[in-house]
Amino acid sequence: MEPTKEQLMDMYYYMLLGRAFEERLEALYRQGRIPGAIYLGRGQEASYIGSAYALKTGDVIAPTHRDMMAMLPRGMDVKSIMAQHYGKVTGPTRGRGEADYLGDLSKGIFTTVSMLPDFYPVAAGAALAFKYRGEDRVALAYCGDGATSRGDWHEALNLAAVMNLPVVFFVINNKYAYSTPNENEMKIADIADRAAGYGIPGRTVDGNDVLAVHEATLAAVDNARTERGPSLIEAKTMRMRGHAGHDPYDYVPKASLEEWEKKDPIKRYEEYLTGLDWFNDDEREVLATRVGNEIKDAVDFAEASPLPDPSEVTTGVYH
Ligand SMILES: Cc1ncc(C[n+]2csc(CCOP(=O)(O)OP(=O)(O)O)c2C)c(N)n1
Repeated sequence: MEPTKEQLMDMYYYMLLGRAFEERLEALYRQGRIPGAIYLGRGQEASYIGSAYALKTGDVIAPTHRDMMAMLPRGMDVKSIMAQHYGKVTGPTRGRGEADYLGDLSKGIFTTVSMLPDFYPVAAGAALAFKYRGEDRVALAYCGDGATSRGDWHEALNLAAVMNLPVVFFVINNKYAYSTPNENEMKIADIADRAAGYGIPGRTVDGNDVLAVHEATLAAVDNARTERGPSLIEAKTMRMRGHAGHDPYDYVPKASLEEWEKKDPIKRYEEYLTGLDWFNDDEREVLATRVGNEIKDAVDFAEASPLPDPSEVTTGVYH
C-alpha cells in the first residue's frame, strides 16, 4: 500500500527531528556541556525512520548505541533523550546510565546494552513470548554490520528461523565497524545473503531511500504478523561521522564521504517530496520551525532538570 500524505510527512518530520537533534547534540558535546560519549547516526536517518515507522503500537524495538533515531517514531520524547545526555534525573535512566543506553519499556523500546548484538537473542525471545501468548506483536532488532560477525547474531537468526518467530532482524550496514571496513569483516558482499543459511527471507535495500526501507520493512513485518516468521533486512548506508564524538574519522577517504554526501537521505527525500504537487516551501517551513522549537525546549528542559541526588546513585542499579 502506498503511504498517505500524512505518513510521507510524518517520515519527513522524524528525519528532520533526528538530524536536528544530533546536530545540537554534537555542538553541546564540543562545547563540553554534556558529559559522556555521543554516537551519531548522521546519514542513516532513512534507515531508522523508514524501518521504525513500519511498526504498530504494541510492537517492540531493540536498538544499539547508535540508534536513537529509531526511537522517535516509537514515541520517545526528545526532552527525555536530551536529559539522558545531560545525566539528569528526568532522563530514562534517571541520570544513572551512559548517555546512549536508553530505552522505555512502556513504549516497547528495550534499553540498549553495550555488548553487541546481545539484543538480537532478546528480540527473538520477545517474539517467542508474543507467539506463545498468541499476541499480534512483532519485535524488530537493530545492529550494525560489525555485530553480524558475532556468534549470538547467528544463534538468534537460527532460533527464530526454526521456531518461526515474528521478528525482523534489521542490519544497518554503514561500511565500517568502528575503523574496520566491510572487507575485513566478512567475505560476502551482501549481509542479506546470510538469511539463506537459516532458510528465511533476506533482502538488501538502499538505506538512504526512506521509502524503499519503509516498503521492505512493511513486507518483513507483514511476514512476521501473518506467517509468524522472521526476516533479515540489510540497509546499505554510510555513517557520516566517526564511531563516537572523539573519533576524527580519518580512516575513511575524504572522497568517499563526499560521494555519500551527495546521497544524503534527507536531501534525496526532499527532492522526491518536491516532485509531489502538494509539497511546497510552506510545508517545509512549518516542519523546520516545529523541529527547531522542539530541540530548543529539549535543551531548556535538560538544563533546568536536577542531577541525581548522590545518596541515591545506586537505587535501581543492578551490579
Ligand atoms: C561484543 C562487543 N565487542 C566489542 C564492542 C565494542 N564496540 C562498540 S561499537 C563497536 C563497533 C560496532 O560496529 P557495527 O556493529 O558495524 O555498528 P556501528 O557502530 O557501525 O553502528 C565495537 C567494536 C561491543 N560493544 N561489544
